[in-house]
Amino acid sequence: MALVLIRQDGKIDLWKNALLKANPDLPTYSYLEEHPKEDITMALIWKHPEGSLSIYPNLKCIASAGAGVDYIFEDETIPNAIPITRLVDPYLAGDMSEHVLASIFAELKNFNTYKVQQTQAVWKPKNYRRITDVTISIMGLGELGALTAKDLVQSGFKVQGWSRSKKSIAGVTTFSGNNDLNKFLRTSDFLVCLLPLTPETNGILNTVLFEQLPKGAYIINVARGGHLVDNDLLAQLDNGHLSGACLDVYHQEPLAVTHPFWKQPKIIMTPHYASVSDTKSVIPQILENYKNLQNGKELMNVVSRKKGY
Ligand code: NDP
Ligand code: OXD
Repeated sequence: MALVLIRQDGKIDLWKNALLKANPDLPTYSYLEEHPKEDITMALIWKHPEGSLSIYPNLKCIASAGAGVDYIFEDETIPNAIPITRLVDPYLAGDMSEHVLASIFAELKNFNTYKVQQTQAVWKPKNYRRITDVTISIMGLGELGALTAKDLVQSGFKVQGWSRSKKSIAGVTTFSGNNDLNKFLRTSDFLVCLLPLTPETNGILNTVLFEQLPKGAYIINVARGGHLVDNDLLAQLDNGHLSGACLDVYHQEPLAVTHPFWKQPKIIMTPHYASVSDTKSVIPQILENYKNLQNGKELMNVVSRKKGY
């Protein structure tokens, strides 16, 4: 049995060293080095090159080194019967919640407007809103969405959440399914997307949805670029129906320098860094799953191939 690391973001050595520090006996390889393909039983991957998993005849687990798995399902060459696992981690959820809260507070207190005014040396006070003035709506009440919702409730916000199945979270008004979507949207001052990207949620942030939000609503997309129809957002910002957006994720990453988002002052952009897997925190669950695989035990955090998340 052995583990192969596959990722293209320059972090292979970081992950390899962290794995070996936690278990010096673990046979661990970078996919870029010479390694025995038939020994590999677990692939720990992040945005792998398409087709790179099909060369391992004894692969038994595809482990995403992130919470999202949409990039795995995009690769049509991934072997069918092999379980896919993902990360569920308190820091990943906590960091996301902090990022969303920061985006909301920056907008409530007009930091985004003042940043633009600063570049023009403009002194122009603008009325701010209070926590009690706004309703925050979270699409997706999973590991990240549920914690974010709870933290927002604790900060005093009115909070709503929407998910596929009905949820019960103290202080949060919950909605579920497509029939509830309009009711959920029409009272949303801030709309936060924390859905997984699946065929059902692809392009969900579009004109039809935006038009169901109250005038002046603000969009925060921290899930995946594929959820958003870019031109629909730009049009709704131009016509003033939406007041602004804070985006962390994009169709293409890094975003092309020619993309119109860069020049739209109502958009705040961060480079897909809302919440990042912390090796120290997540490696124990990867090693535990490796051991589970070795002992024929059930794996943790297995993704549903049927649901796509
Ligand atoms: P989970 O799988 O725990 O939760 C997903 C939630 O979305 C669930 O509540 C689920 O409903 C709901 N959902 C899924 N499909 C639908 C649908 N069709 N209609 C309504 N609700 C739906 O995911 P996480 O919270 O762990 O992560 C969410 C996403 O965040 C990840 O997939 C990833 O894309 C993104 N992410 C972004 C990061 C960043 O740095 N920007 C970092 C980490 C993750 P139900 O509970 O009923 O199944
Ligand atoms: C993730 C991410 O899915 O970083 O973990 O986007």
